[in-house]
Amino acid sequence: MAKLTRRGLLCATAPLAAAPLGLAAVARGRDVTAAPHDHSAHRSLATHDQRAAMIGHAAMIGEGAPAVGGPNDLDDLLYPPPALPYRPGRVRDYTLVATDEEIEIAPGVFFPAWTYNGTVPGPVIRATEDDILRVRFVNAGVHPHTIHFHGIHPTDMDGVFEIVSPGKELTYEFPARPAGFHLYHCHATPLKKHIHKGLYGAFVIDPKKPREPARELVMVMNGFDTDADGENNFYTVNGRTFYYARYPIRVRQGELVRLYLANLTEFDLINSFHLHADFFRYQPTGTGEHWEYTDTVMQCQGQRGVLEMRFANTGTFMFHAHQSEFTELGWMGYFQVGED
Ligand SMILES: [Cu+2]
Repeated sequence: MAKLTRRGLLCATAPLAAAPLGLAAVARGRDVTAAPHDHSAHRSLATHDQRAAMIGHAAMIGEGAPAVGGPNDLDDLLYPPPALPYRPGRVRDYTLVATDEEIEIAPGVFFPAWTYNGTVPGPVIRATEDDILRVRFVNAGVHPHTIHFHGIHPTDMDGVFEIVSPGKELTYEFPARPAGFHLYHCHATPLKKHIHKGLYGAFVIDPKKPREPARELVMVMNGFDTDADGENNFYTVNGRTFYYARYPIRVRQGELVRLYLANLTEFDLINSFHLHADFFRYQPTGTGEHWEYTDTVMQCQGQRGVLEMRFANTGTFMFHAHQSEFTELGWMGYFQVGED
């Protein structure tokens, strides 16, 4: 019994470019993995024409994009809660519940996830610098978990030693700092597994001096190893393949768009974001005075940053990982830029 490798999957999906449900049938894996391993079959699928067909695959838009769900399903992950002006002593309360869920990441492709609040990534947590962040964590899963926040906090709030057993809970409480764009994730061992299974999310700390008003978006880049071979079979932002190709993100020409981008992809060392037909400025970790002006940025696991852009032109503009393989396996979308 041999597993379908990521490379094999790429080859196998090529002829299915025009048939998204076919992709699902292959990617689901169980039937495929039960078949005798046949290297010649993999090779024969990787013809030049079939590789070329995948390029068309990457350019699909709207109904043709194999994405799960309706147009507003991911709104809570894409659009963060609003920034609040600094007010001394304010408490920001959140509740995160760890659950075990089968989530559908591509049409017909289910992943046995461990989640915070039922989604991968988990909810966007937001506070203003020096707010008291109070996160009640309930473990309703069957494995021990924690929440480890990036940022500055006391040792017993670090989510490393205070393991929360199934059925138990723990409240994390500390002042939110420093201002920037951070993340949170489970830190139980084996760490690689607890992160890859889906226990992570975005964590925005707004500076006391507010940022300029903008249309704000959050994207968490991730991958899913659906056949448990230690390699990702699908890549997404916010948890569903090709979702923003199916439902392009609407923005206005010239308005300030601020994108909080984080990389929680396990197994692959690097992920990246490339914007077509325009440039953005990029602030690593969402803090400090250093901004880079570019159209492509890469992030290692756990890295994150803030992108700011104003589209010069109206139209439909692709964004995607600049690792082409990630693009073809789900990490691709569009901005739909209108005049109003
Ligand atoms: Cu965990």
